[in-house]
Amino acid sequence: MQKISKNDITGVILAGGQARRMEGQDKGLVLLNNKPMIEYVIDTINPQVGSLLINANRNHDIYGAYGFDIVSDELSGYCGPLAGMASSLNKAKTTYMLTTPCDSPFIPKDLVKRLITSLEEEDADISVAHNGERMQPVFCLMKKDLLSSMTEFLNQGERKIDKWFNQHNLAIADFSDIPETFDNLNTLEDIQAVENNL
Ligand SMILES: Nc1nc2c(ncn2[C@@H]2O[C@H](COP(=O)(O)OP(=O)(O)OP(=O)(O)O)[C@@H](O)[C@H]2O)c(=O)[nH]1
Ligand SMILES: [Mg+2]
Repeated sequence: MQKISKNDITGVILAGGQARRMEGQDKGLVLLNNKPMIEYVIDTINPQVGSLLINANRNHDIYGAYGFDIVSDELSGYCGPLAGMASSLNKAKTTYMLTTPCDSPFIPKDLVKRLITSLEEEDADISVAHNGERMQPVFCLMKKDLLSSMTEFLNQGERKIDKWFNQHNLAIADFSDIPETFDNLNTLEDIQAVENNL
């Protein structure tokens, strides 16, 4: 029986990037089989968390129409996903925050359950997904009280998530049985390949 329940968790969809590999389009809104990519993520993540935030730096009106609060990066200049995580942690009202990117439409239905299991087993501060080949740092569950550490790290000019993770008690959640669920679509060719079932 898990101690952490979904109501202890705010889910955050990170949709604040520049999407340079997708010609600068707003990646969460790019269509995959006629549906904006973020909708796949909302549909899978929303049932797994108590509340949901969307972290976006443009098109707030369109994202707002999904009915969830929108958070912008407090740091300007597209400083990377850690900037989105910090602004979202600041806004979250729960003890834990879960993050996912907006460009991974195949996220597992038990993502949160498995991240909780490894967090509790290791008595860790952060639980991060691993697909068997490499860590997937934007798929993670962390304690809200890490906000001051994250803010301090960013204020020092640091940007790398892995480096910040290493300052904390980190649990690795093994998803090597379903590595393909972390596939993210970074280019228009990636979208085309999925639509063509390649
Ligand atoms: N809030 C926020 N999120 C970001 C930022 N940069 C990347 N992300 C998010 O991090 C996740 C993974 O990033 P990428 O797939 O590299 O996305 P990206 O940076 O928009 O795309 P590229 O410019 O093509 O690398 C995506 O969900 C992005 O929205 C940023 O500066 N701020
Ligand atoms: Mg990506």
